Amino acid sequence: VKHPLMNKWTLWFTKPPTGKGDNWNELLKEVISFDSVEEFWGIYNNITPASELAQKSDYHLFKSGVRPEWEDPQNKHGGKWAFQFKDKKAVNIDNLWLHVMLAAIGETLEDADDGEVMGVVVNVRKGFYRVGLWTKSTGKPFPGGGEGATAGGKGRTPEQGREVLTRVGTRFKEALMLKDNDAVEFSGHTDSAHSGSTRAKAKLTI
Ligand code: M7G
Repeated sequence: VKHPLMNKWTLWFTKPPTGKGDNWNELLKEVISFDSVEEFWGIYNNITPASELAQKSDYHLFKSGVRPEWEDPQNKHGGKWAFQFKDKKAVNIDNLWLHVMLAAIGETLEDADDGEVMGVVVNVRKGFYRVGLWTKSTGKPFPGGGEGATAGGKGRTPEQGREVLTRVGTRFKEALMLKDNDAVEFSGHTDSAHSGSTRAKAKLTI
């Protein structure tokens, strides 16, 4: 018996750069897609745990049809909630990443018609693990979207857009089992892509 998931999901892996000249495109690899609980466990039990990945590796678990990239049409007006675990030895990253993946595929990170969750990511870095949740919108109107149109494409006002993002961020924070005073931060992908910019960023924080 297979227990179907609401959505089909694709696991991606970013391998660490081997040397100079590697670009993002060559490092990002599609691993496998699944749409049942049983397939998820079969895959999970056979891949390297996040804690054993080399520095500069990432896992990305995204809805099938969405590439885990800013440039994807479904991400280009979006952003992410993220938290960095700076004490790598103190945190059970495998447990947290599993929890976050289960929340994503079990659809507990958003309400059925929110349409915000694109995927979840774990970044393995020298000084930290970062876990992120990518959303379709930023709560701000998108360029050319017309008055009142937010990037979710749901005709939300900016206030409603922020409300949905806040709900999703709050559930993500719960999935990560963080304390109240740990701050999960939201940033738009456009801001990430131009992080050298001096433009002021009004940050959402939970
Ligand atoms: P990161 O993994 O988000 O953060 O981005 P880090 O600085 O903690 O490692 C690292 C680098 O990977 C970026 O500066 C980009 O060069 C590249 N990169 C990451 N992402 C998510 C993308 C993406 O979506 N598109 C492109 N083109 N490059 C990306």
